[in-house]
Amino acid sequence: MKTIKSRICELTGITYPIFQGGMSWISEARLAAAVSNAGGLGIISAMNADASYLSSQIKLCRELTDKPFGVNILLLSPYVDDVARVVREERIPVVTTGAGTPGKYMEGWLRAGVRVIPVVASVALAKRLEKMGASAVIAEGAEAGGHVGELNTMALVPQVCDALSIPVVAAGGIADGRGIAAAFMLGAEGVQCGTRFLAALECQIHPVYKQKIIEATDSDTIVTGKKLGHPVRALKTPFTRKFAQLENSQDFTQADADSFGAGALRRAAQEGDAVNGCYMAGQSAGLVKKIQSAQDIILEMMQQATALLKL
Ligand code: TUI
Repeated sequence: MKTIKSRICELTGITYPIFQGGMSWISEARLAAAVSNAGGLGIISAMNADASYLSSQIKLCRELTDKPFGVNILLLSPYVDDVARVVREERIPVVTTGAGTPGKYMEGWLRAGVRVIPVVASVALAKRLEKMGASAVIAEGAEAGGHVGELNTMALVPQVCDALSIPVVAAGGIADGRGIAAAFMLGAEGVQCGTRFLAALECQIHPVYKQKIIEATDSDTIVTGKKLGHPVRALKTPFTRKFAQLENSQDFTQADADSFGAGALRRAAQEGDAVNGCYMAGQSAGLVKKIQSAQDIILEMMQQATALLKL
């Protein structure tokens, strides 16, 4: 299979410049190992769990693959200090971060030889992180699922590329080889996909979640939580409709949002709860048509991208 060589492949030791996004309750060791074994970068999500959860996931992933893989740190996690230390002690080759600024952890990671690739949603943060020693950044547009910024991928990626010297990975709305080819045309040197990997055979989420992704059309996602400063994109379901309604009421507070939202992603991913689950997904859900192995997803995407780029 042809690939597109880039600095991202050299930096991370992967064959194909495709990262699997670190998704809470979704990106665990078996999915990450399958993606890494297929030549991409599998990423374990440390999510809101403690250090012992992450340590056991790293151990399992190492049993399943001898290829490089990454860990994603959710900067909103109550255990962020502990999981940041695990990444350092385990000398994980690549750490990605989301939903905040990883500043205070960077020095420790860099000293341990960990390559730091933060997710950014603006040029300003990307520039700051380059100065602090980031090896690359993931520029994620608002087409993405989960916590999203303001700018869309098409506008964000080339502006981040222009502002930085380090390589840029594009994310948000990319689910096939056309998306990869487009991202490289914008100056990116890799892509990160989340939604497409929800339909991977090795992804351990509830079958109801996978079915909803496969059935989703272009207009089936919605962003809620904007008013409280935590915008999240997910599939339109009874949960998101109710959330949207609640947040429109005058006296809706962060505490209300927290109690309503608590456990909603877990209810989707583990229980397939169609009423009270929150099915985070990107706008590319409409492009995802079938369940396939991680290897087939990566090879199909690369074949399409290299043909389009006439490589
Ligand atoms: O982090 C994500 N996506 C996520 S995190 C998440 S966990 C969650 N669960 C329930 C409710 C709310 C969140 C679900 N999805 N993507 C990476 C990402 N990071 N997208 C945008 C950003 C971002 C935004 C602002 C990164 C930095 C940032 O900077 C603000 C600052 O601190 O300067």
